[in-house]
Amino acid sequence: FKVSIVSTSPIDGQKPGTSGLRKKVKVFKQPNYLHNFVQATFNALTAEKVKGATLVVSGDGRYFSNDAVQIIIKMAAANGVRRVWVGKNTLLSTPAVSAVIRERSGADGSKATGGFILTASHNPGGPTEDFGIKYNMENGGPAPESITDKIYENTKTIKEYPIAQDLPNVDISAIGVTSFEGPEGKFDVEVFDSADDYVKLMKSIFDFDSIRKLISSPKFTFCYDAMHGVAGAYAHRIFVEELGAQESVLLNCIPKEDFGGGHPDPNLTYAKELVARMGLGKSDTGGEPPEFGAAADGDADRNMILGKRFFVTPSDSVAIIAANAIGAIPYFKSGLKGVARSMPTSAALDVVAKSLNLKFFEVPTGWKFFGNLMDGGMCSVCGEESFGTGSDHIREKDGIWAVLAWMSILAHKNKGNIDGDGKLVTVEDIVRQHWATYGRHYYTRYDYENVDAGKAKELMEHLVKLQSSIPEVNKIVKGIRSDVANVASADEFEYKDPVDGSISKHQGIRYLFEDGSRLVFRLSGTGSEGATIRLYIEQYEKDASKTGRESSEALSPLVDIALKLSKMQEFTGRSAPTVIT
Ligand code: VG1
Ligand code: CO
Repeated sequence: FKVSIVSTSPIDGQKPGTSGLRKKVKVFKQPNYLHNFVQATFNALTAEKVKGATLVVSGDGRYFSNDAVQIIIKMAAANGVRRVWVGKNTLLSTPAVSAVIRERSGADGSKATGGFILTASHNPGGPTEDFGIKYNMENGGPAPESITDKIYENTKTIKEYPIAQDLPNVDISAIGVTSFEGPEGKFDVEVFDSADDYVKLMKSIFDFDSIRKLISSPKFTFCYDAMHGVAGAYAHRIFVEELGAQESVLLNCIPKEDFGGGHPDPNLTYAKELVARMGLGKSDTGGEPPEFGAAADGDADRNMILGKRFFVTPSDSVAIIAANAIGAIPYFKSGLKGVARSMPTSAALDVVAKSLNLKFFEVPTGWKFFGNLMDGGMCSVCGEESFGTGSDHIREKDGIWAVLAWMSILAHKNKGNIDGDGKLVTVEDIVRQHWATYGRHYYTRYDYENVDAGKAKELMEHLVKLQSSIPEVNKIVKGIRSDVANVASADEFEYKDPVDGSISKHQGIRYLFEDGSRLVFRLSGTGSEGATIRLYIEQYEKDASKTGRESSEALSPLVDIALKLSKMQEFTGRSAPTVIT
């Protein structure tokens, strides 16, 4: 192939957000839009990460992925990349890309130094919906802010990019290597099985025999909903082929480029089918629900864990996994190096860390901050309130890992029960037991999506200003509800990375109450239109006799305060949030 140099000019708005660049497909389809971002990324990397390097390119298979992969292959070839690795049909979950970068070796011993992940995660897909792209580094984790800032700067000055225009499109539906000869020598595109490396990694972490035994027990029933995302490519392999489950446990497990028209976000609002099967909410189907249910988002890094007629909050989930990991999961048998959560995630994990005497870290929202801690050997298990849970086996959150972790805990707790007459220890039992031991963090998140960006900013400024006088805040709070604790302090969250010393500012506004309750406000960094305001509400209850209340009822005084303190309706014109999780 030959290399042509195409002139281009900067395009506005290519700043990567919490997790890469996410925009409407029609924006990505503009001439040079994807090209500019890809070249800006190449230019932000050191030369040896490009010239002669091996890169992974794949994603959740959403609409426009096929076109994007071919474009990136042609640009990689022209930039002197030696090899591009593509999952069959462009499918690799976000955690699988991380695993492939870290673990996979080519036939000649080659290793990847990074990869492009093509996904907009839980955002809908299709011609009128979202596409996205992000770059992950050699450790398998998202590029740190120092790199994403550089990428953004490059998008503002880009003038040209090289591309191998005459390179034929590669058939990405067939496993195998296609070789080309370019001006700088050989260039290979290798299409490989999307699941092999990931399945191998999971088998090295969990005791598949004990999970298989649990699944084979008639007492244990489950359901897994991939929401037509890429998790489907792994669910059949792992749950059916490896662990012996019936095909009927799989729901929406055929990956589709538009996610079947759905919103592939695993929560109580969008995972409607699963929620109904599990006997939760209004749409209860009436039959006896399974004992265990789980769902994933489009790129399979998120998870929702459900028991029979029971919802596990993601903040509780990570705390429960951390509390049980050592006994239940072989990978952790020699202990946990530490645990971490994102700032808005509830403090349930903090209580476990304290009681098990573990190192603990609170980081800004987004997975990139966990990676440094893990590379530094300081963190084994971490999670976010936004249905993200993971460990240091890779550098992304991992939806299927979380499901296997829960199955491992269930298998462990039911060791004596599976064969005998004993009653199954259920998901709900495990959670209630956890609350009895550690106390319960009542928790909810309100999202106001697609709010006018200017108004959202004003609301945030209002909240920052309010923080300058805590007595004033308390006067307002007491005027709304006299039955809540005082606000003890308030600030904008700032994080100093303990490994590289980098500082991230303005990571969310916090109001901290004397009894440990918290209100947190932040603006989303993953939306593709307008602004999304997120409000996180949390209240700690230590008294074991009071941990069984309805969450919405327990939190209603704090919700009231949050809405009035922020003047939510005044600023946004919204009387109710778009989604409550
Ligand atoms: C959201 C979540 C955050 C998560 C991020 C990426 O970000 O709140 O916890 O890490 O999505 O997840 P934001 O900035 O919109 O609040 V994913 O599965 O979309 O890659
Ligand atoms: Co995701």
